[in-house]
Amino acid sequence: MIDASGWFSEVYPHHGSAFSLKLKAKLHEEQTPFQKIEIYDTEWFGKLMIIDGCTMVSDRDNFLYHEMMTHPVLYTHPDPKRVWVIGGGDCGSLKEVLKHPEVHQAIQIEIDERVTRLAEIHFPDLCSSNQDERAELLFIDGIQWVRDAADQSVDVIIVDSTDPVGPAEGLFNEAFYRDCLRCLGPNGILVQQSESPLFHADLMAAMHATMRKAGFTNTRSFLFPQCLYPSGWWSGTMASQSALTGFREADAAGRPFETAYYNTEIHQAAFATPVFLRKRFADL
Ligand code: AG3
Repeated sequence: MIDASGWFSEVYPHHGSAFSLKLKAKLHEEQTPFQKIEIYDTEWFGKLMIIDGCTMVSDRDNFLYHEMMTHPVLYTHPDPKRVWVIGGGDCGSLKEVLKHPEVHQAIQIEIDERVTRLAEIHFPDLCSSNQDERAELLFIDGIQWVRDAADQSVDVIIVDSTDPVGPAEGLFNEAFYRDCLRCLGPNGILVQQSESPLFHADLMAAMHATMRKAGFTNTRSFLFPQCLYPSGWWSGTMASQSALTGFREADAAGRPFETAYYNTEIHQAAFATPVFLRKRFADL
């Protein structure tokens, strides 16, 4: 929603709240076969991408989400060589993945090519690693991709999707998780964006339960700030058949690349579970 004085608001009707940004200019709007994409220039958050009325990415704060969706999982896996990003069409997660020299191949599987083509124009920084020879960009359905892919053909799957409605809905169910598990090699890890711990704790608990039903023996969530998204507080959830308790701390401390949010202390702290969530997850 945009009001007469140029404020964009994403309203959360079920939670009696909203997040607003002051816009400077509208740069683009289009309806793709999958969704409506809008791009704005804002007063302080830089460029902003909105999909179906929901905030996706801003220049100002995307580092929080993209670093946390990638570095914790890549430093939890003992040797992540093959990585898939399902969704993630703005290429921000792909860029962070490619910072890891141990990654040999990173495939982004985005259903809507227009998200990437518009990100190339309006978010060139997020797309700055797209030419990396280890990167492959596919524009097909991620659900179909994991259904068709060979057993044990990937080390880490990162699901960087929109909310679990519309095109992303099928990325939150048992059949999808079963396919992911089959595709993962030994010590393989799935990580998925899992919405707000404050607004969507039920969804998070359901996600843990569904991942376990699909055969993952270990699931863990981690939390991070993200003011652009509902409640300003966001989460990711990992699933694996290997333990998810430790990480390659020395490698993370000596990481050969820049980050703006992620470090080893943040990694550890992000996995601390608040009391109200622990209660929610208690009978899993
Ligand atoms: N993926 C998570 C978007 C969820 C936002 N939800 C909302 N605004 N209601 C973002 C893609 C970043 N690569």
